[in-house]
Amino acid sequence: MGRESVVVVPDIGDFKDVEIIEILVNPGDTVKAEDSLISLESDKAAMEIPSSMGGTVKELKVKLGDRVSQGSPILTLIVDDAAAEPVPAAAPGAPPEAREPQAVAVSAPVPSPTSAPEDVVETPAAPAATAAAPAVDRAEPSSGHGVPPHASPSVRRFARELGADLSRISGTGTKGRILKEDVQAFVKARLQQPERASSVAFGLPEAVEIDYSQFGAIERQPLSRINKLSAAALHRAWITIPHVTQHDEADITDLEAFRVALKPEAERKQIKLTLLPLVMKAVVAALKTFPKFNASLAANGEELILKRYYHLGFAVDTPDGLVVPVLRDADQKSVFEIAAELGEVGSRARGRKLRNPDLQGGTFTISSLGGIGGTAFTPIVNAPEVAILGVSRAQTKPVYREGAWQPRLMLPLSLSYDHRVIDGAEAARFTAYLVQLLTDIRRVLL
Ligand code: CAO
Repeated sequence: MGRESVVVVPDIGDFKDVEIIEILVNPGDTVKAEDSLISLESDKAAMEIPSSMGGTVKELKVKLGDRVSQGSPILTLIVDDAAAEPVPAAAPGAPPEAREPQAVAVSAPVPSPTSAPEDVVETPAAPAATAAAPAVDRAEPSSGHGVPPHASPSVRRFARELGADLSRISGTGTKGRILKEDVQAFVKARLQQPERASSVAFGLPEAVEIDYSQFGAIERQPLSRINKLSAAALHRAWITIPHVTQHDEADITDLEAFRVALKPEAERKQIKLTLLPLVMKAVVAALKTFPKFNASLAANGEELILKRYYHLGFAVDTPDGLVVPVLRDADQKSVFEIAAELGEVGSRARGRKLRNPDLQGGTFTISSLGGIGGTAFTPIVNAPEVAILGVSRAQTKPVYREGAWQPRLMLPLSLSYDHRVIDGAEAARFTAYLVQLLTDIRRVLL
C-alpha cells in the first residue's frame, strides 16, 4: 500500500477562482503522471490540470462548478512509490506538442516533480492551458459567430482525432458546453448516413422520404434490373458530364424517296428498311470527318482517345427498360446489312436475349424516337462516349426555297455532347455537316 498525497492546483499564473468545467477521473481510477485530472475554464482561458504523479484516486476534493486557485486541493492519490513516475520538469522552451496546441494565455512554470516532503503535491498544470481566444485551436473553425465552441481541451483533442468539426456539434453540457458524448453522438450519426455524405459532396439536397399514401391511393412497383442499371449509368453521366444539346433539322425529302424506292428490294430480302440505317451511314461519314465525336476522354482527363472503328450504339425500348446494343463496324456494312442487324438485335433485346458483348464497345450512340413522335429532346451522353444523336419524328413542313414555299420532309436532330471535349462551334459544324449528308445522301460517297 502506498502513501496518500493530496494533489493541488499548481501555479496557474494570474488566474484565481477558476471554474472546474470537467472532472476527468473518478475515485478508484488509476492515473499516470501527466494524465489530466480536471479542466478549468475562465473568461480568458481553458486549461487541463494533469497529475504530477502516478497512483490511484482515493477521493475527489472538488466537484463540477467549484472554483479553484493555486493550492486548492483536487484529490487524494494513493501513490505507490515503487511504481510512481514523477513528471520530468519541462525544459524552458520545450516543444508543447505532447499537450494541447498552445495559444498559451498562462505562463507555465513547472514545479519540481519530485515527491513532496509533505503529503501535498502540486500538479505541473499549465502546459495544458489553452486560451479561449479565437486563435486557440486553429484546427477547429469557430462557430460562425466568431465565438469558438465551448469544449474542454480533452474534448477538443478527442474531436480532432476523429476529424469532427466542433462548430457543427451542439453541446449538451452546462451553458451548451460540448461533451465527449456529444462528439461521439455526432460521429455516430455521421457514420450512419453514408448516402447523405456522398450526395452532400455533389452539393445535392438529400432525397426526402414522402408518404404519398397520405394524399391518395398508391401502388409500389419494383424497378427491373435493367431500370436500375440504366438509372445508375444515366445518373452518373448526367452528373459527371457537362451536357449541351445542339438542335437542327435535316431536309430528308429526297432521302425518304430513296428509302421508299429501296423498300421493295429490302422486302425481297425480308428486311424492314426504316430511316435509321440510312441515318447511321450518314453518321459514320460525319464521324470520319469529325473524329473527336468518335472518341473518349482518358481517365486522367488529359488525353482524348480517338477510335478508328465505328461501333454505333442504338437505344432500344424494351418492356424491361432501355438497353443500348452496339452495331459493330457500321462503316463496313451496307444499308441492308445494317437494317437486317437492327431488326435482329432489336428483337433479341426485346426478348431479353442480349449478351454482354452485344452491349460493349460503342463509340457513338443514336437514340431514335422517330417511330413514336416528338420534335426534339435532350439525350444523355452514353459515357464513356462523348456524343449522342437524338432523332425525332420527321414531319412535312413548309420550307421557303428558291423563292417559293415548298412542302419538305424535315427530320429533327438533337446532338448532346460532352462540353469538356467538344466545343459548341464544333458541335454546330458536326450537326450542320450531318444535315448536309442527310439532305443529299450521295455526299456520303465523297
Ligand atoms: N420519322 C418518321 N418516321 C419514323 C422515324 C422518323 N424519324 N423513325 C422511324 N420512323 C417510322 C419507321 O419508318 C416505321 O414506320 P413503318 O412501320 O411505317 O415502316 C415506324 O416509324 C417504326 O419504326 P421502328 O421504331 O420500328 O424502327 P426504327 O428502325 O426507326 O427504330 C429502334 C428501331 C430499335 C431504334 C426502335 O424500335 C426503338 O426502340 N426506339 C426507341 C429508342 C428509345 O427508347 N430512345 C430513347 C432513349 S432515352 O430513354
